[in-house]
Amino acid sequence: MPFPKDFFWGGATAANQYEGGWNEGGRGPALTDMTTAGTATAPRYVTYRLPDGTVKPFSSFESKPEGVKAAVAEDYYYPNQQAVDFYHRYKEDIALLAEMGFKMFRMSISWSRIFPKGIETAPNKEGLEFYHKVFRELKKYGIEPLVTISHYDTPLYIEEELGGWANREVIGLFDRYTETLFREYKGEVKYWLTFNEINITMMMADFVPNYPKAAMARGLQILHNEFVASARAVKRAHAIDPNYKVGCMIAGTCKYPLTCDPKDMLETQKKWQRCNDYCGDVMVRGGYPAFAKRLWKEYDVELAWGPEDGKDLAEGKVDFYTFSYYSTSCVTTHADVVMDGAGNLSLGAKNPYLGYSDWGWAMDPDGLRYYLNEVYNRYQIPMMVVENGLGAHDVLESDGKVHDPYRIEYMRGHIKAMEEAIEDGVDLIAYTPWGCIDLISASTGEMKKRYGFVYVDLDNEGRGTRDRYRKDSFYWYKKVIASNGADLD
Ligand code: BGP
Repeated sequence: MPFPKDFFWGGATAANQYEGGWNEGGRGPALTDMTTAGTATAPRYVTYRLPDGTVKPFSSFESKPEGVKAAVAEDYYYPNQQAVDFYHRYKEDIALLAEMGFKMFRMSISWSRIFPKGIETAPNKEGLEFYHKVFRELKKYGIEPLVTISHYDTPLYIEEELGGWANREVIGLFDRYTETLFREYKGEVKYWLTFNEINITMMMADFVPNYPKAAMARGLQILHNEFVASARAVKRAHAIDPNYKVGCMIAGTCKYPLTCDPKDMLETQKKWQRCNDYCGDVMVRGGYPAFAKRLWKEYDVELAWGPEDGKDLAEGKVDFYTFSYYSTSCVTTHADVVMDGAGNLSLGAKNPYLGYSDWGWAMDPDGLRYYLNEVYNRYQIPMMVVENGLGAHDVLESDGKVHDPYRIEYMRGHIKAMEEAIEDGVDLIAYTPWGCIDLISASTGEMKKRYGFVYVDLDNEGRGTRDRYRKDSFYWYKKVIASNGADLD
């Protein structure tokens, strides 16, 4: 039996896509609260109030007038505001997770629930209390929380008034936020992740055709500030409680050369280094990799370093490596190949050996084994797969059932791949598939792109009871957990 006996089987969520209660309990706004729904082909928009008082939607690729502020307008639907209402249904949800036998639950804390603008000197007590209640409920069932500190929902005030993470001042605000969390939840939480998919900047350059040089340069500085903030958080966590374990979280970008042309191989290596190793090396090894210099030169970047940054990075190495893994793509330098193989924040050539999901993402269990091996052999610290799964159309039958054999098949393949990776020697300690209870899609804002073992009655326009229904995969995953991965039938 390759899965260790204390392996953490579980599932993952994020406050902005799951929690709701956006204007309750003293929570402040985040940009996700002002973001509309899109589709696989139509972008999501943020609505802004223009100087003449009207509200207009802008996608993140459009430039908007200087100084305009995000605003909520009546004629738009904002799916993340209520999301699927974990805020009021946490007891019911946690009972469902416990019924499946969960050992670990990945969730995130909404920063603006603790510090509504991000700049306050004292935290919002009601916000702190909400997460105490969640942690207590998890403890009741012996479920270990895995808490992401920042998952795509920086307080809006920081984004708009302070210029977001490009401003070094935000490191100090994050210091205060993490200090509060580590002191407040001592004894209730052991495992923390600092930034979700911190490598998103690196992915953008790869994902968005002709990504502007200036945007990339800004992104690299943002990343540097986040690396420092993360390293300081790791140091702080260890000082507050030596039992704390803090991990990085990388969008796992597994790429293959499309052909055996050495140029394709080199290009693949370059993308792999930039998308994965750039962030992994800083967070795990405590400093930038050798190839970083060439990257900075390419983008004319002179990173602004604080006097203590080098020391902080070196001393704030993470305890474990976590990543999201959904799909793989192929890299080629041959200009005649169409780049129509999409994936999580990635684009590439289609792989003729693989099947594709309803949203066009490649389904590739072997890639997971490959990625685990590559990363483990580079760093040799414990690893967790903290996101994985199949976003698919599910149908709630009139008898309240949801038959999702496609999801079971996808997961079976990926669990077998993890099993192989463990046999290969990888120290894999957790598997928390994404959106264990259906939630709002990050990229499209849709509800119908479902990942869960539990169906939530809600549609793309916000209609529905938000009631929960067990899918076939619910019973299957329960068996998987009960047998510690031995029974995958
Ligand atoms: C990752 C995010 C998650 C989640 C997931 C699935 O990038 O960390 O927040 O949403 O992708 O993506 P999507 O919701 O776009 O299908």
